Amino acid sequence: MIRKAFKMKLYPGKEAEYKRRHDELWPQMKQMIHDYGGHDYSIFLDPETLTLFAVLQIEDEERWAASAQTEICRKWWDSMAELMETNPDNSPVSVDLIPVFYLK
Ligand code: RM4
Repeated sequence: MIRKAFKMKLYPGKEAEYKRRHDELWPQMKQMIHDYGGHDYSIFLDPETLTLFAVLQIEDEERWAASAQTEICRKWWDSMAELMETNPDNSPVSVDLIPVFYLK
């Protein structure tokens, strides 16, 4: 397993709606994430900067990258674009974070 972390950016005033939508994450998204090797997936919000910090375990970089091309991921991203900063294709603006410490 590979531990992966990245940050995204929420629009002001969208905190509650962002959490609500994740509390009600589409079953097809859950299935896709697991099918593409994603596990133990958390997202944390910094309320001061509205930065979202995602951390998860993935089985394989290439397989995880391929999840972005699934229809359900694109539908989800399209639905979330009103809440967060996105690229022209509605994928979240996302910056990979650098691992600097880990203690099991
Ligand atoms: C996030 C973002 C990520 C997705 C998770 C489930 O808001 O859209 O790409 O993997 O939700």
